Amino acid sequence: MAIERTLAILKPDCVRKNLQGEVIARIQKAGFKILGMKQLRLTSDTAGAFYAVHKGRPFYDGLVEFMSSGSCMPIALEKENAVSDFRKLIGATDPKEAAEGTIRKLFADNKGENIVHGSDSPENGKIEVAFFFSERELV
Ligand code: FUP
Repeated sequence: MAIERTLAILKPDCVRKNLQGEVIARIQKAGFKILGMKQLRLTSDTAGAFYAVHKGRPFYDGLVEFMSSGSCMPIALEKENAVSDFRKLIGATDPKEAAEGTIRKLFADNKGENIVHGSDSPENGKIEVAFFFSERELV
């Protein structure tokens, strides 16, 4: 298995609920190396650009509004098989469908406000890490 990068984002609901430490601890215990981490508030333009693949979907406007509604924390992660292992750790998009013990099952309220983002392919992992971090911010 290859070493991969994946992008996590602790979403505004995670920050509002003060669950950042709890979620980061689970990420670290699962063996992910944190290469970079920051806190920022996305503008609606930046949130829209990040989720451009969903433009035109019925949930897009609400997603952009939610993602720009408060602080979030992008985290660049590295590990063998990082993309798939991280998606297993966070669980299905809809917390109702997420497996027991996953981060979304434990902490998320609904499909729209689901605590954490994870890249969906190794290629997107690289692209999404680069969306938030320059190479010199990754150590
Ligand atoms: P995921 O890869 O699990 O983050 O899910 P998607 O890329 O399919 O969707 C990205 C975000 O859009 C989700 F985290 C939440 C939002 N979304 C909805 O609000 N409703 C939907 O039906 C699907 C996605």
